[in-house]
Amino acid sequence: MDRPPVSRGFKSRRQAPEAARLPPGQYLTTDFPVLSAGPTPDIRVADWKIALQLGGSLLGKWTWDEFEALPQTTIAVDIHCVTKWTKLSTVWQGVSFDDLLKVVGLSEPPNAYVMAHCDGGYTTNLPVTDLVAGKAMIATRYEGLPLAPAHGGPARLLVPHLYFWKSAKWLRRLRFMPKDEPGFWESRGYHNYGDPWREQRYDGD
Ligand SMILES: Nc1nc2c(c(=O)[nH]1)N[C@H]1C(S)=C(S)[C@@H](COP(=O)(O)O)O[C@H]1N2
Ligand SMILES: [Mo]
Repeated sequence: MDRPPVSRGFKSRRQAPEAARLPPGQYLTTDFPVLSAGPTPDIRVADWKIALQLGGSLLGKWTWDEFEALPQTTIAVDIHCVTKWTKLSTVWQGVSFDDLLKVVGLSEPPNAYVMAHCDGGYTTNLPVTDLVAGKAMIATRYEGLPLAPAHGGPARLLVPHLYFWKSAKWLRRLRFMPKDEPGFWESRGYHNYGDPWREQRYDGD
């Protein structure tokens, strides 16, 4: 990253003050907690593949080397976990959802919803409008280094404007679907959408 170094006590003029970047009910953390519903899978990139599906049919499939050769995007974003920690200015690199659509030749998404499927069976559902226009990526690097297994390596979904449970770790498959369906946490009492700024933590919030 070629961001200029920022010395302690110096307030950047480009960004809102930290307090204004904290959604309601959240606190700031500088470490990076790990939250997983199950064990961290041991994934070798040699065996890894990722797929984009429309219902039962395959729109695209990539090996690790093929995926690494796709256009790369780097973003710095704040992330918000429903367990109330917020981490500011995290830097991620990967393939944007927009670029993924482009490389399979889609000028617009074929369905209104997407289910993310992961190693281990975790799923999470998203409206496609929350994935396009630079809002989401499949991240393979964090702070310039390969994504650690505990944080979803080799590749995770990153949808930073929603609570972090929507950012599916160990991503294997994105499946377009015509009708919304709840994922793992969404069918266990968590909010279907999960906007941290509207504090949509649980079903009914
Ligand atoms: N596959 C998978 N993805 C997942 C989870 C999980 O249990 N399995 N947990 C989610 C939750 S609840 C959160 S808060 C974030 C945590 O990401 P981190 O461990 O990198 O902080 O991952 C999300 N993605
Ligand atoms: Mo979470």
